[in-house]
Amino acid sequence: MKTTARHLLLLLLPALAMSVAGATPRHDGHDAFRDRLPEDEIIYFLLPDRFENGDPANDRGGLEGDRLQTGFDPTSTGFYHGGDLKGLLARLDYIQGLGATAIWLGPIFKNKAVQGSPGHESAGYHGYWITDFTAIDPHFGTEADLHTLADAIHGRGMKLYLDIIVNHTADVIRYRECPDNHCAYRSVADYPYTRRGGLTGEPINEGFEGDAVQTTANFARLTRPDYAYTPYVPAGEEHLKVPDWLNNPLYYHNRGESTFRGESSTMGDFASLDDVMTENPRVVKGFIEVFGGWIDQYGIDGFRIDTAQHVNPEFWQAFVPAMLERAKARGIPHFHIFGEVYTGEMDPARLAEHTRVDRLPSVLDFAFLAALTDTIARHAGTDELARLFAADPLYEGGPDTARQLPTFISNHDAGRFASFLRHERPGASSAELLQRLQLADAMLLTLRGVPTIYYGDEQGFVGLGGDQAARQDMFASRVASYNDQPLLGTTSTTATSNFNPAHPLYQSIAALAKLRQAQPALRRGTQLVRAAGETPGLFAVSRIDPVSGAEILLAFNTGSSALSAQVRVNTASLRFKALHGDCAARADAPGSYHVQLAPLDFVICASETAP
Ligand SMILES: [Ca+2]
Ligand SMILES: [Ca+2]
Ligand SMILES: [Ca+2]
Repeated sequence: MKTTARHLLLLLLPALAMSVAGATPRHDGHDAFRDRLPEDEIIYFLLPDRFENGDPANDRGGLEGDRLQTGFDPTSTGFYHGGDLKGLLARLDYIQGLGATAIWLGPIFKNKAVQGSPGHESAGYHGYWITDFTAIDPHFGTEADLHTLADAIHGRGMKLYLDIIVNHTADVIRYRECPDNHCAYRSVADYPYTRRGGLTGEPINEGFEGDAVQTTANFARLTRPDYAYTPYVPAGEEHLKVPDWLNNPLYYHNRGESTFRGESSTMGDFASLDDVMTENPRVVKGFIEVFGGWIDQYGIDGFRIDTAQHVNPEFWQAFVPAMLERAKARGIPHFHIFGEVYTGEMDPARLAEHTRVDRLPSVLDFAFLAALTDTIARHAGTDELARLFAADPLYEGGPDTARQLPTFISNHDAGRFASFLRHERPGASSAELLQRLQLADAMLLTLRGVPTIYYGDEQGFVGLGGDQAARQDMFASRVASYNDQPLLGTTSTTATSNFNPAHPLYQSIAALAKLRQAQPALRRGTQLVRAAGETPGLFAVSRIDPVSGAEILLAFNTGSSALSAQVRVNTASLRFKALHGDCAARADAPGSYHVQLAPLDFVICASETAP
């Protein structure tokens, strides 16, 4: 029985390998790339405004006037710079050449072009201030542009993930009580739904049993939105949002600013952005229609969900299965959904909670970012990495789910790993920073999870911090604070276009990506921690091929001195070949393998199963 099963697997192997790597559509119209699992992908994350400008005619989004009307100011970090979908289309060779197989596109839905109090305005270039959830922002292009782009991406055997938001819309709703548009949070206890403006107010919403009773009948009794504040939609904006139901203040919490603690974490406004009443079944149904439509229309392959932790779990419990079902019906069996649960802490329990309670299939691995920052940019021992992976069983589905967590070392909010390195090691040479960055990239591309590369990291972009400071232009930038800074691994700056496949980071990432594609163990394999310590130095893991059982040993040196050590391996792993670096040809004894590593170096050694 065992032998037969194994033979069968061996027979199936070539087909499996082809389906993993394959971009060619089968003759029956089935696209082979759809068979890949989420962990088979390498994701490239970009903000369309900052990537490439393929059409200067849409830079102002069809609006007229100065930057406060159009949102366009390519000299300011907080305004539109002109990047668009046509620009991205023109750069697909560059992205695919890096080894990426999926593109996570920053939000492309129509935004409020400019918002903020006088003197503090900025633009929706990042895409997170949506007014029309059914349309593409004219700054980025048209529906036809997205169809062309999606077809081109799929034609290459790549996948397209959209960045979606249900927690909030653009800032449209105001409160009468706060002319400065900043209202402190008013809790359910102090401002119950059934009194107007506090405990002494007139009775309203009679019989409403609160947001925890999420039935249509209960929410039919919520007829007044003025229990905490008196919300209103400013004149002229009554029908700004699409779909139209989003214009009704009853579908929002209207309790003032989130403190990101306690109840306000899910019911408070995120910096005045209108926080949607995601407990209401009408809202659940509405967003299922909206985002299901994008899957239907464009064959989207996955969603990254913004601010997922600020939405009540029941919403996700309904929304996620509906999206998976919608995708399946569209011939997308492995639709990937990953939520953003932002944390600066090495706190996998907090991330895992959202896979268990919310039932999100996956979350961005912020704990991975924290652990790599602590061990490679800072001075933590490699045992922190061991602790990170020891927590994998906490995720719903355990290590199988952990393999589907998008891992990353840089993003548009936290900042770039290169900037953490510069900040933490001000005295280090550029050569050392580059080496540390390459070590982090090596972990990103070989350890469990879905490697997610933030655009520009492969060109040595650094940045002075997070948010706007980490959103440099790939095309020639006109922002002085970007162009002032030296990049890593090149004498170029962001003042010129930086789509350079010869950049050493592009090259090293591409080499690792190729290796990952060639080795199922690095994508789908079980991961075993083999060595870690209380100080910087050796971190070693094995990844086990799920089909052949063959072992790949990964050993990293986070320390500043060379090291030599015996590492435990499987007793059957007797002969090794080098996939990267110097690997001893043989184990010293069954179960013990010698590794030798220069400072900040790594090796990838594959055991040969044949006797
Ligand atoms: Ca443009
Ligand atoms: Ca608001
Ligand atoms: Ca919320």
